[in-house]
Amino acid sequence: MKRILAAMLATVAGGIALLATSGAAAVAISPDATQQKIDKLLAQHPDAIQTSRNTVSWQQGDVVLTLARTNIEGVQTADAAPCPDGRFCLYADANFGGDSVSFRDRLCDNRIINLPSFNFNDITSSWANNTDFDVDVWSDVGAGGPRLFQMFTLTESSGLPKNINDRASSLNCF
Ligand SMILES: [Ca+2]
Repeated sequence: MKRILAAMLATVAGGIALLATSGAAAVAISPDATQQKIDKLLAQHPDAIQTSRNTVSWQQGDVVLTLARTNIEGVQTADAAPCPDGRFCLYADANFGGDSVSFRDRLCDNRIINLPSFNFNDITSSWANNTDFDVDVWSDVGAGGPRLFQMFTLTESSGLPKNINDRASSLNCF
């Protein structure tokens, strides 16, 4: 009887140890995925500043990258951020979904905006332009390669054709 009790206690203790271990493991494997992504982004872009839980900005907020809110499986949990007035926006997914980057209209002095600088190279799948300017979108940096499409003033596209999807690398607005 004594031996059986000891064995039972050992089993219970083992169960508690297992619970404690799995609890610790659960904490370890569920870090804030959004913050991890931002940390990586800040390491790659030292000129970027984190401005909220899921946004990073450049140039005093003229450029804002918004990470999509996701659950632990990486599934988007919140509606996409609408493109604010006075800005044009690119979205990583169709239907204005996924991560997005927005540019303030005062950048439209015919300068070229290279998307790799803002962690947004070759991923654009939809866009909205809420500025008074037109925007040319190019397949290479420096307004190089073929012009893929144009984002005319106060228009939007909820999805790009396959041949120009996930290809935008630079833009200029005028
Ligand atoms: Ca995409």
